[in-house]
Amino acid sequence: MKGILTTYGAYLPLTSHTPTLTLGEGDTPLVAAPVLSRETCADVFLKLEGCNPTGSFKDRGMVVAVAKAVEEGARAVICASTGNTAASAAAYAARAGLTCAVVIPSGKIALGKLSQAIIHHARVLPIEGNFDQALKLVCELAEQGSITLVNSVNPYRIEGQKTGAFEIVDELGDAPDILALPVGNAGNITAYWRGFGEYQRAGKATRRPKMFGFQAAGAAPIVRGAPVESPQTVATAIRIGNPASWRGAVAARDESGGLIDAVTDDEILAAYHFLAEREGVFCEPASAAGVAGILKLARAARLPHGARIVCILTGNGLKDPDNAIAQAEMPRALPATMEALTGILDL
Ligand code: AN7
Repeated sequence: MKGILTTYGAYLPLTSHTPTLTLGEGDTPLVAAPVLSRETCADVFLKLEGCNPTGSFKDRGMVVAVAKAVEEGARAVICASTGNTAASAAAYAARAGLTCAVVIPSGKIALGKLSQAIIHHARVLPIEGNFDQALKLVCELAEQGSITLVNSVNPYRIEGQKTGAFEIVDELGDAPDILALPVGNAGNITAYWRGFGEYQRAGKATRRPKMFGFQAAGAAPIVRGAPVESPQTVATAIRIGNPASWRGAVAARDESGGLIDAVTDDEILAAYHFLAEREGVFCEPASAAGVAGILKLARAARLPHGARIVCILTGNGLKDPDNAIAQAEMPRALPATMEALTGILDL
């Protein structure tokens, strides 16, 4: 794998001094979703961003942010995170030989993500507060100048994340009708919109998609039009009440003629199970928000028939094993005999 700095360098703010950092990010699968297509009377594809090196879409932006940090002589990077940004920052910092610190909401990080930050030897700093408080703190810390901020307020993050849009156009031959994705801190929707615009201007696409963003109902500041003081959702990745790229998300929605809507935790979990059981795709709960959104719109007859839709599945299901087994009863161990198995299996 070449990585996005090599593949899409012409579209990125690189110089001759930018190191060609890569862990093999990008070039993720775009797979058809036949059952979901039938269910929504549309032509739906899933972009499996969980196939990135650290298991989420964050690697696209992080590789650019960390490469630029190295170029600019940084020794350490820091971020606030609901988990995936921390995992990605920790891995790319390890790769680049930088120190990494991550500030996370205590007790609200999925286990897989926490394990990544720890194993890559980041300084893990849990706070008694939520993501929004963590982000405010790291922004203030970074202003003091000795450590580079790698949250998406760092413009290099959005630059790298836009490459997801390039890959979709490269594969489908043009932009889809609709791009559906979860919205948390709103960097990804901002980045995709920029990517589709740049590719159209470069003559690689004839059009841009409508952007359909979905927030969790308990953490839906953009839908409500006001910050949410104490955001709550089972989808901890998008448990964010005051997104940094709020304006970018609203611009993407309005300029594309799209929408930003809310989906409940029940709708998110239903889509999460649907993808796993019917399409064979295991994503984390937050990633299912986009699919929950299009299922909801289809049921309300608000989805155009036959539309080509790409859903961004932002993170791998293995990030959050607790959630996968939370509602299930763990099967009990059986005697190691044929009788025990055939007695249970009703085949
Ligand atoms: C799986 O890791 O904000 O709207 O600190 O992990 O670009 O924020 C994660 C966000 C969607 C939302 N899906 O994307 C973090 C963090 C998954 C995520 C989002 C996140 P943005």
